[in-house]
Amino acid sequence: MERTLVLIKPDGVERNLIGKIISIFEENGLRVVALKKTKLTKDQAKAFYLVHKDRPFYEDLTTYMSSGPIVAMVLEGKDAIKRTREIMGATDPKEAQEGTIRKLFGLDKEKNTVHGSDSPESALKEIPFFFSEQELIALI
Ligand code: IDP
Ligand code: MG
Repeated sequence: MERTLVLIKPDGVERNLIGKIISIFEENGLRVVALKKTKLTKDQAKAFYLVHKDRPFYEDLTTYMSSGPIVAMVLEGKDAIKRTREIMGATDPKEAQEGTIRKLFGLDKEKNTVHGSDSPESALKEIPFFFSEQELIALI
């Protein structure tokens, strides 16, 4: 069993897609361990995406990610990190495979509707960014 952090980005929440997106993960055998709706400040968004601080899209991305409410969740399942990334599809919705969340709902390379941790190391940092130990204990 493995855990990963997933975010429904502001464009997904704004378009009322929370339920549809969670359903897709559940139908693929992943289980919601923890869940919250929240809104990042610009500084929080910058901290969350710190690995991208030198990329040209960092400023726009962090403004966008703090522009409206998001939903954060911890998903659990076998190979949850890899499977979540497959279910989400490629970063650019234009390049994402048919049936993936980004292909179905993504607007552009930035407003691509969902985030998922890209490695066990990332998941280990990203889960505590949103959830306390208390929120993660014995929930399933
Ligand atoms: P990922 O979300 O598929 O792991 P990353 O390369 O880690 O993609 O980029 C993080 C986020 O930054 C993307 O999900 C997307 O919102 C945004 N992003 C990535 N590349 C670009 C770009 O070239 N232009 C605008 N936004 C981008
Ligand atoms: Mg990434």
